[in-house]
Amino acid sequence: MKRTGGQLIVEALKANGVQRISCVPGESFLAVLDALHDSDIKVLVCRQEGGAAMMADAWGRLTGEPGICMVTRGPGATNASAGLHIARQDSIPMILFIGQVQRDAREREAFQEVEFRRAFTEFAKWVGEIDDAARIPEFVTRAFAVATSGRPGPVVLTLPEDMLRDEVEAPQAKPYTPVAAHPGRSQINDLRQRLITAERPMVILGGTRWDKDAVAGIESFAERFKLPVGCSFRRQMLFDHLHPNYAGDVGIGINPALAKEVKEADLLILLGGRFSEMPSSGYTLMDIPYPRQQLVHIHPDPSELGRVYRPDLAICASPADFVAALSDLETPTEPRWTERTERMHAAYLAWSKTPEKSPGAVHMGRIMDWIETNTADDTIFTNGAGNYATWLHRFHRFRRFNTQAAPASGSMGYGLPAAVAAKQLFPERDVICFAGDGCFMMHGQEFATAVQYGLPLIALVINNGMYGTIRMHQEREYPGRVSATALNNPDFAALAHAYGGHGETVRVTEDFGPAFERARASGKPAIIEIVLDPEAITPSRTLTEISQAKGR
Ligand SMILES: Cc1ncc(C[n+]2csc(CCOP(=O)(O)OP(=O)(O)O)c2C)c(N)n1
Ligand SMILES: [Mg+2]
Repeated sequence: MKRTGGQLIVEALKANGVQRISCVPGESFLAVLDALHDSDIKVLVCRQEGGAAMMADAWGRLTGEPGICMVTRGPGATNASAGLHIARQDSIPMILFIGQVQRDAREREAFQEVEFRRAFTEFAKWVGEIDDAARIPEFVTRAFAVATSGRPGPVVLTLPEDMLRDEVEAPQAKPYTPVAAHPGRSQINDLRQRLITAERPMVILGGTRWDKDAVAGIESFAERFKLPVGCSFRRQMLFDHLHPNYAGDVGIGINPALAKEVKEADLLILLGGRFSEMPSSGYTLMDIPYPRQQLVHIHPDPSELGRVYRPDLAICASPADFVAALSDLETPTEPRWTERTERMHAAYLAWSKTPEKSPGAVHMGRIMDWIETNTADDTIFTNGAGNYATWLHRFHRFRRFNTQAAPASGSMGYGLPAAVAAKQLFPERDVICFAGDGCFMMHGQEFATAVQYGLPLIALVINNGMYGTIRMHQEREYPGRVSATALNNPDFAALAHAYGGHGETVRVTEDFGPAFERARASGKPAIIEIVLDPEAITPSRTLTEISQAKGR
């Protein structure tokens, strides 16, 4: 039976278990859109490709299976590259399909033509073009395999418009098989030996390819060995923050007490992550290439092992496969470091206590206290980048797996599209997006997508009238010389109403709780603008203090 290229794409997605895609349509892939018309794949039509790609990233992040996004050639795909970059840096499985110019117009710089196999090589794990519709099952199967194996990441497949209309015979698509790599028995023994002789061991969790069982498994391993456990930047959902073994967030603005412990550790077990610039405090916590600490590095991609830090024991396995093997390790007698683990958790608890004072009528610390008391443990928090995110990352106690969608790549604008994606995936859970005024305006138009599909997320827009992070750096480096960081903003509550959502404005701390309750009760997507004094730029220092510190 002959099928069009468009039908074969949809068939291949179905065969691989795809239930939802995000897209901004283009005339370059009408044949796929037409095939989707007859399928039960849910299509979220979005307002800008950057947001659409970030939704696919968030689906990949929260399911472990590739998030799927479809966009058109030049203008669509270049917009989508913002989401590709996040998925690449954050090791998230995702497939971006791009409708491409027809085959006989290639290399003439035809209308909107970009050669993505050249342009997107750094943004994706693999960029392929399907120029023969009969090969669609082959390319799509490979795309799923590449996106999910080793270190996961985004794959780009370009689809010439005329190829999608061709009618061809092709094999029936089959689902992909995820690739697993397990630690060997000798490696687990080696780890055991190192643990027996260590004095100050520590585990740092990061990366992707985790699941609920792996998170439970690492918790019981940490309990049995009394090990302190830190979470890498933006990977806090990997360990219960109120667990007595939790040592804190190894990220931007790390607790100095924790940074010291990481430096002084004699055995670091780095599980899943790369310990890149942000978690390593600008590459200062471990020496390159030979760390002072003994390093056991577990990563699903062999090319990441030894790339920056030379490990003493390198184990090529996904976190899930590694943790499954840990049950073979017998429980030791009382280890030497129990007291250190307790001390590290106490330091975390002290560090994550909201500050007493804050300038202005809104105290973000009290708002965080309210959120901690009044939201369920399975609430999903999303954010982009900006100083506002500190409030979430330092003071929210993440309790469960899959409650966080935040870019380690530090991309502004991610929070709202990620919240749309999260709410679509988990309609029964509260989804709260943290955004700055700058951040929100980058992909705020996807609030229309939330309204269109009835996804009642709650966006907190923390409005200090500026690109606060950059203003903070300016005040530190060039005090008093404000340049290109001040913002005039819309009335965010009115904006929410205009979209058909629920809007609130919070000008004093006490108004937050009732505003949040009304937003939740509205059953609509909601924006709560929190008007924050620009002085409240960090939990500990005001803008003026930062500005005046220069030269002291
Ligand atoms: C897409 C993108 N553009 C620019 C930056 C650089 N940048 C980092 S934080 C920031 C300001 C964020 O402003 P806002 O969202 O208002 O948060 P605030 O810092 O004021 O709390 C900027 C411009 C970035 N990280 N991402
Ligand atoms: Mg701001």
